[in-house]
Amino acid sequence: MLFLKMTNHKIAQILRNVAAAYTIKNQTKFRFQIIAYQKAADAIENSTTEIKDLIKEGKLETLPGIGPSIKSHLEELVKTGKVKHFAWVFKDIPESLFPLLEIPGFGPKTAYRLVREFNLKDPETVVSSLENIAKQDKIANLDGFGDKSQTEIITAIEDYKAGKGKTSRMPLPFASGLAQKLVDYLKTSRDAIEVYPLGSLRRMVSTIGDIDIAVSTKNPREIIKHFVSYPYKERIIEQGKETASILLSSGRQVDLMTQTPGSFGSLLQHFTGSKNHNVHLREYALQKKFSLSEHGIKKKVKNEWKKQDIKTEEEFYKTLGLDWIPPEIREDTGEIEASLAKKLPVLVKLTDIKGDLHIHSNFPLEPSHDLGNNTMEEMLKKAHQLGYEYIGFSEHNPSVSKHTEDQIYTILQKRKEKIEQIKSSIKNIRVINLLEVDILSNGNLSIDNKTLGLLDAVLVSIHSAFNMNRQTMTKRILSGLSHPKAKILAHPTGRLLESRPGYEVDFGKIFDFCKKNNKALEVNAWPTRLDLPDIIVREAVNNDVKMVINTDSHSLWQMDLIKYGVSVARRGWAEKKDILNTLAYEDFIKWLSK
Ligand code: DGT
Ligand code: CA
Ligand code: CA
Ligand code: ZN
Repeated sequence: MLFLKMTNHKIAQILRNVAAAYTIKNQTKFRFQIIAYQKAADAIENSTTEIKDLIKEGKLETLPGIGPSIKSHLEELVKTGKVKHFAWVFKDIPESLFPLLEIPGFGPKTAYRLVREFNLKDPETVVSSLENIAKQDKIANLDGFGDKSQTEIITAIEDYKAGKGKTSRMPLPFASGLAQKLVDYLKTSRDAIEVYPLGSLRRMVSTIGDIDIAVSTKNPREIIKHFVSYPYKERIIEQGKETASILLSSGRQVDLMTQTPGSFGSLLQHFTGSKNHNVHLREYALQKKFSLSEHGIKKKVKNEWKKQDIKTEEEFYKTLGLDWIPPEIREDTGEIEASLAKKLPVLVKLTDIKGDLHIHSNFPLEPSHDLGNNTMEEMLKKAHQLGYEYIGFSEHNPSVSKHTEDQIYTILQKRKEKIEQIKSSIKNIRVINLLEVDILSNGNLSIDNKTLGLLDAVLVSIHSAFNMNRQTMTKRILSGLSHPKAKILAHPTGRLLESRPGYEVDFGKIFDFCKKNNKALEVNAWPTRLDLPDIIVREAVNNDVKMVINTDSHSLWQMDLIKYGVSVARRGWAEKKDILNTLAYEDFIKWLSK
């Protein structure tokens, strides 16, 4: 039966469609439902555990944003393949509307209007039918449309067909690079006082939809003119007096908002988001008789709204009686309550990191996976520049199929000699002799005890046979981790952003085991991994499980990516005490040999 194949992606899509249907029915009346369904969809999309498994184990409510009513609908959906309540929500909403929602620029209302107007009923052909209709010049004379929106619809459909859909999101470091170019460009204008990337970029979300930039200026007109003349733009999407949007030749959208310096704090806050954080904040503010916008804060005094200009973000939050909230946790998952109660976490920061323990040098140990590109000496020099106190070399183990156990022992003995020689010649940084060891499908480590004896400790990880059921995979990982030398589980979910979901693992069991046996989970900063995901970091923190933040570098420049690992940890509310490589060398080694 079809519903047995209900993936998280599919479920998230159904919930997004429910939110869209509510929007069409009555956006004001159903505003709480709309937000609730969108939030639940996000949580499910980002969950590394299948919803059907969470239901089986009665753990659905461990996902953030799943309240009792959505929970019971999800149970019904997974059990029966349909939901009575959804049938009511979708009543009178043509199925052909939903494919249009995948196209950039199409909201539920526009899509609904168009499928009704042209009587488009077939979800399979709706996109191409609409394209033809637009090209036949039939949309321009509809009420509320016009030549401009007709052209926009044609371009949007063409972009969509060229793969520039809403669904493809950029890896964070890539988007940061794009945004930096724009920031540098905008700063060449004499009218730009301050320029910052905001939105999901400032919140350091693992993947970025579009780029948002805020400029503080006394002359918005000039800034907008300068912005829309960006040499790498493909076209202008929208140009107003204070805001504008362009499409880059890469197909990526950039939104710009300007504000005068006196009110820049309000814009910073508004445009950083998240939307859920802002919506909640606005409700809280209304109770206190404040009204919030990107222009400032208004206070109701004797039935009259008085506007207050807000220069900085600190001032913004302070005016509402709140402590300033770090952007990484502005997702409406308890941060407003924590701020009110003066219980915000003191998040771990980049400068707390004292070492990187997942470094692949080019030492020739003939692994079956990839070798690094730089010598140990080069990587140590870089680590010293980064201000580290220690570093752990952890190349992949020598290929098991190409060597005998004795040969592997010999290779690692040579490597140990090399490391000892480096230790006696390089004194400005401490070196730890680690290795990244495969956990085989039977749960054994890929190298034997005698060879493991040559090493200070090892990182263990899964690089093969990903398609195991949850129970078997969990057993396999715990078996690998139970070796006394195994201290860190590297890239624990195995996910690859936008391409491969993580393998199925019972993190409840992993947490218990790590806590009891002094093992740590890695937060891997590799741009398409960022693994653990922030949501699981948060659960690890709540369960008092320790983590380490590593880069998994195979080249010198990749060692700088540590900041993205730190941001994932911050998004998971991790403090310094949760991250072991914030410890001084002596303390870290003490933990390693526990
Ligand atoms: P993205 O682009 O999908 O990675 O995610 P964001 O968070 O950058 O979202 P985006 O670009 O749509 O909007 C940027 C910020 O603008 C968002 O984080 C908060 C603010 N914002 C956008 N739409 C709304 C809204 O409807 N209400 C409120 N209060 N704020 C909004
Ligand atoms: Ca954005
Ligand atoms: Ca945006
Ligand atoms: Zn690995």
